[in-house]
Amino acid sequence: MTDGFTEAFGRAPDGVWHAPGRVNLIGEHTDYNDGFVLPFALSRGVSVAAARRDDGVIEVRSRQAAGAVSAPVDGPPVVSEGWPAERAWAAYPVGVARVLREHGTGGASLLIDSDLPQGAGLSSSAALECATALALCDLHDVEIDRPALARLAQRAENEQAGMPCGLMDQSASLLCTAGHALMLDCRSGLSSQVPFDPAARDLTVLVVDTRASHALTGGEYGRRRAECEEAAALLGVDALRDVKDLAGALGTLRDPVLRRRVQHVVTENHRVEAAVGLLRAGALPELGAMLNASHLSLRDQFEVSWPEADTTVDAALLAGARGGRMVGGGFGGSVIVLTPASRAETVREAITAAYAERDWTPPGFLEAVPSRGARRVS
Ligand code: GAF
Repeated sequence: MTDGFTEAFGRAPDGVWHAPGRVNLIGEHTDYNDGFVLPFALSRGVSVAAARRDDGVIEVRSRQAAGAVSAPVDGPPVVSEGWPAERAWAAYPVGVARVLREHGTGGASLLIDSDLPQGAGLSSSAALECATALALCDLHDVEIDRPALARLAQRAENEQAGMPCGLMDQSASLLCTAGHALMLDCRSGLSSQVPFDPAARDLTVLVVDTRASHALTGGEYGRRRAECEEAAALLGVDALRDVKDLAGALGTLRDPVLRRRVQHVVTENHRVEAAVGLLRAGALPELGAMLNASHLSLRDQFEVSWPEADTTVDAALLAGARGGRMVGGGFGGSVIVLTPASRAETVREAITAAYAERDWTPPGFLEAVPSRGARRVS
């Protein structure tokens, strides 16, 4: 990174920062309902080599995109500037710089590199935001604690990139630790580290890139969020997290779509709490049933799954996996599969064969090892 930066900007960087992507073990579409999530960080992520600038400009280059994007840090929300699609990636670092400027940071030159598969739903945008945020804080001697920084990075994605995401991805990138999943209460922002070491229990977590590329800035994510907010308003609660009597709530709502959304969110929050209990008890193999229930709920109640995800889960289970489910916002991206390590190869082959039978692009695989959160690396 250091050599690449020097070549691109004609000076050495002041440092290099790294922020990981994430997979969410369980707790999908719960974060913006003030609920619970249980993500863990991947070993892959986004690295940013950066140098401070005092001219109020942020200039970003990426090894994954051609050209440079240069913008003032005191500009309006990026989304209002109507950037062309080929500059869309730069909305994340520039957006973070514009949000953090209110907290005392300034300009910088950045070179970005990522080893996360693109469009795979592993939170590459949050990783980019978090690596940028850490770099800007360090370069401008601004101290912001990590839970607060996660909220600011989320704000950048909401206001600057125009994606109405919840708090999970930025929190995962900044707060996760190796060997743990992060139990996050998205209302209070309080979190705890839950030991999660699949290999120690002879289990493997496979992340399957279904190669159905996801794009959450499309309308479906926002529509789900709006439906949840509408249901909460009709039920007279601040957020669906507050629904204590599911049967009563389902009886109150007339719209079958809203009933399905509520059913998912309420039961998914319970599944997160149950999953945390299983992890703390060391009952990791039992997690499989939770993952399966989550997937069915996302498929049938929240209606955000996609054919490749359903086929991946089905093929994995038939080949002896303990469980599997789609991860992230949906409509494309990745699936996680929990399998006995001894069956991991058979499971991979079965999934690959199921794709071949349907003439789909072969899936990608990576083994997920719960890893460290964002940090300065040099
Ligand atoms: C995306 C969003 F960015 C998250 O905030 C979360 O809502 C997730 O979809 C669904 O759980 O990753």
